[in-house]
Amino acid sequence: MALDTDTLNQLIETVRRFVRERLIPLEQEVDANDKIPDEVIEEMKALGLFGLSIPENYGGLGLAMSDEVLIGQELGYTAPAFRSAFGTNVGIGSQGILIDGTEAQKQAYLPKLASGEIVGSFALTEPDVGSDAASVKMTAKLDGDTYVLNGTKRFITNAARAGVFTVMARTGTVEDKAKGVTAFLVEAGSTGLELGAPEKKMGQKGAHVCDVIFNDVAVHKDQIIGGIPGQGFKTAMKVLDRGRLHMSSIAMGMANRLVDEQVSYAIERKQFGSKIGDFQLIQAMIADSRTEYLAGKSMVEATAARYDAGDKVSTDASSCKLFCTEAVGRIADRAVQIHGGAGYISDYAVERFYRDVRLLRLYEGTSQIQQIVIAKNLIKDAEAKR
Ligand code: COS
Repeated sequence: MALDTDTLNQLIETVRRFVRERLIPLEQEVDANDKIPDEVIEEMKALGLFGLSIPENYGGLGLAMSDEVLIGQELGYTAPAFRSAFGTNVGIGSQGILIDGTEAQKQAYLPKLASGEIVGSFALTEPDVGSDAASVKMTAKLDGDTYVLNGTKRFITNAARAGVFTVMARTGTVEDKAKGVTAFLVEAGSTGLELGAPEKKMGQKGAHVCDVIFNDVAVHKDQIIGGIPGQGFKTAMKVLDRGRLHMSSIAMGMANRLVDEQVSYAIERKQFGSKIGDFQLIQAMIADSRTEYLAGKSMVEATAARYDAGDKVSTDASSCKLFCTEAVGRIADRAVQIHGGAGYISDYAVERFYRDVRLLRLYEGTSQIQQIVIAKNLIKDAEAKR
């Protein structure tokens, strides 16, 4: 259920003010210290940001997808590490439970995720398994009423802060591929669960990823999402469909910020006796950036509305992720170009954004995976109609 227009507009305004007045001034500090201040996390909880997408009956704000992509664009206007602090609770760390979980699982976890009392983390990627998600190697062997999990998950966002992990593990054989994958809810602190050291990343400082290592971690069979083994791959794909729309909206929020950075620098900076915004080669870069921003914003908002209407939007969610994340890469590149040598200096926000946007084309499915999803789905649909 979408929020009524007044409530939604109020929320957008509140988030916009929080981003511009509270978060943007902290961007450089977060980049330098690789940490979001604890008091900011508390303010995010108070604003309800951890529960944006969780229904009101489980303590969240209950945003529909079309509301969420509007808020996502506001959040994208600042360093993406801020969003990451609660982003897994809004997306990949809660949606498996929400979409496919049993009522008991929803009751047990969603209220805590919505309030930010616990952080949810999504554990699909492994050292040898990234794009080929159906080849998950982590094993889950049934022993009485419990499954025993062994293996390593890699690049897991928010793992060090997580209270509950959605873990994709193999209950079937290797030959079963996708049908042999099951999604488990594993609580932090389980015996045998260990964390690796935080990875040193190119950008998005303040957001952390690390390995999660499972050594004979016993998980009761009631912790299978939805209670049925072998459904984990489909759960993961449904979670990622939604995640890809969310991520597209973040990309377009960043694009909006970068266009503003381009324009304000083009007004301030003088060369050859006038502001550089007077030069047509600079104008071309600004115009192309604004056009791509508008195109991406339009497609993500239109696709989100269709998601809410119950249409199957996997193909178009991938198109949004592909276009929006590639576009913001080009826009960030132009922003650096417009800034000239200053764009390579870390005092300027565009230098940081240039590093930060690079990840968007990699996580929640690379651009190449989006291309594969789009083409495969179109061909499959066309063949089915023959
Ligand atoms: N929603 C629901 N079901 C889906 C689905 C979706 N979006 N996508 C696929 N499925 C179903 C298929 O319908 C199929 O079901 P049936 O066996 O009942 O027909 C099953 O899942 C297997 O699908 P498919 O054969 O397409 O699987 P593939 O192994 O070919 O993998 C890709 C497809 C490449 C698309 C998938 O592995 C993928 O998205 N990889 C990227 C993973 C990723 O994003 N990793 C980033 C890290 S996670 S933050």
